[in-house]
Amino acid sequence: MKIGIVCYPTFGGSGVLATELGMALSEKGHEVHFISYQQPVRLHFHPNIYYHEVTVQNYPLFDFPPYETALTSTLVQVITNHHLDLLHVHYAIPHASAAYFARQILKKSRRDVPYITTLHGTDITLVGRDQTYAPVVTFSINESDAITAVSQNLKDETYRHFLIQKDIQVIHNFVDPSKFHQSDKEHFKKMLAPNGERILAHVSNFRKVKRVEDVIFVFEKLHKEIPSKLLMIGDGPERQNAEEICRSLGICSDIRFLGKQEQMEEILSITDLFVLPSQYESFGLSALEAMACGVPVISTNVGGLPEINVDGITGFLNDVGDIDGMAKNAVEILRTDATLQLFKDAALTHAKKFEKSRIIPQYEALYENVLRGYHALT
Ligand code: GMT
Repeated sequence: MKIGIVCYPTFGGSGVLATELGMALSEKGHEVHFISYQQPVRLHFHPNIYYHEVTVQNYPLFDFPPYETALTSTLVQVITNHHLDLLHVHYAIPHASAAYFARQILKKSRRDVPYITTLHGTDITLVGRDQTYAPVVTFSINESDAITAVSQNLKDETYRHFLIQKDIQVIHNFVDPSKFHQSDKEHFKKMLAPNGERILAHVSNFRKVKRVEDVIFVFEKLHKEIPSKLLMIGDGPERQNAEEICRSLGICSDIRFLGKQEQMEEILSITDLFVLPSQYESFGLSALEAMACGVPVISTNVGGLPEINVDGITGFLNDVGDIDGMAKNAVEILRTDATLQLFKDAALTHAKKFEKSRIIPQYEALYENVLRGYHALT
């Protein structure tokens, strides 16, 4: 198949998932065309992969350069010139409406293709619900030839907040075990934790919804009981505030802010516990990647997190903001090597349920179904 993938190119989970999906499809022989405003961060060269950059022409009149129009035009050109079979857009805003518009334009010349929308999270639960976007989001989701959500929770949330008249298929996010697995990085661990301290990690885009300050507060409590180090990976609006809190608590020497990192699998290989105290998480791809490296997870019990983190088995689930509970559970996991090993093994075993070999065929089957239905109608 010739598949167009539209996504955000940044470190955010939806872009990462779309990129991993496109690369996996290309390895299976499909021709994959990425369309975005920048090369996606995890995208590697493969003979079956093409990348088309959306460039937005600026003009003195434009206080807000029209990205969606530029994206739609690029879609029309790529579909036409490369004879794509279908479009798969990740994150509804503005990708689903651009896909809809491109399809309408191409209908005139009978070159239109179906589009599939994958809902990822805040496109539904936060930004998309806002009345500034909601009518367009609802319309373009309903017009999609198929809709998928990355968790059962996100599917339920979508029906709760939008008037969706179509079926939404749950296709969970996946992890590539050839990349995310336990590997021996003892030398690296020794550099960061020279006295055998436990290593905790948090990865996010440091937005409010991630409750980054809770990571620091949980660590402060744990650190009083167990010698430990914390790695804060990623960047975003809450980073400065988090660094201030570390300074005011006087624990800066045991916390490292590493910024955005591409080799997450190396950092996860030396991590003992992953902390994700989000206000909401439709899935929590970063937690799954940690689990695939044998790292247990302390997370909140919101959104799709209970679909991947099994309470008391692969880690623990706590209420949002329950710092004491999260710290207590972190201590329980980390207190002895034997307990830690039990949680590590369980995290790894559970992550296998989300390996890419199980999930990619679900997308391929969906594509085939959509194409059959579309061509039967046209
Ligand atoms: O919705 C967002 O915050 C953006 C999105 C992204 O691009 O990072 O994240 C969402 O999609 C990820 C991939 O499906 C999920 O793993 C994240 O849980 C989800 N984030 C939220 O729901 C907050």
